[in-house]
Amino acid sequence: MKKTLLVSILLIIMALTLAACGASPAPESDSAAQVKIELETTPDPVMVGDAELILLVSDQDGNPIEGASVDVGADHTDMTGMGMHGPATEQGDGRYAINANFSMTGNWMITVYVRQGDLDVKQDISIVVR
Ligand SMILES: [Cu+2]
Repeated sequence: MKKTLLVSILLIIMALTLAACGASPAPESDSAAQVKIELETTPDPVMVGDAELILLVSDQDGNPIEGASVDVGADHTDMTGMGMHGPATEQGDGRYAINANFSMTGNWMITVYVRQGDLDVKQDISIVVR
């Protein structure tokens, strides 16, 4: 009885280990893993009308990436061909800001491009405009 329980526990541990291995992310070949992009908005959540999008760009150690070229696109994913894009203005300390005018409520995809030297990263962030 006791031995059966021990075997069961071992099997469960093995299963967990295998699951953990399977879930671990594949090594990234591009530079996306080296960059963290966070989006802050004013207002939060974004409402129809004017909004400020602030991108917080940092490296894998959490240090701000300064002097990058940051371009931002916004697409109304509920519709085709409704979007806007432009360059964000660097504010220092890894902050890049851009003003946008959201004309409709619904799901919008914010696409952020960060380029600096060899670094060329694109990230999609979905938001809901209320
Ligand atoms: Cu629309």
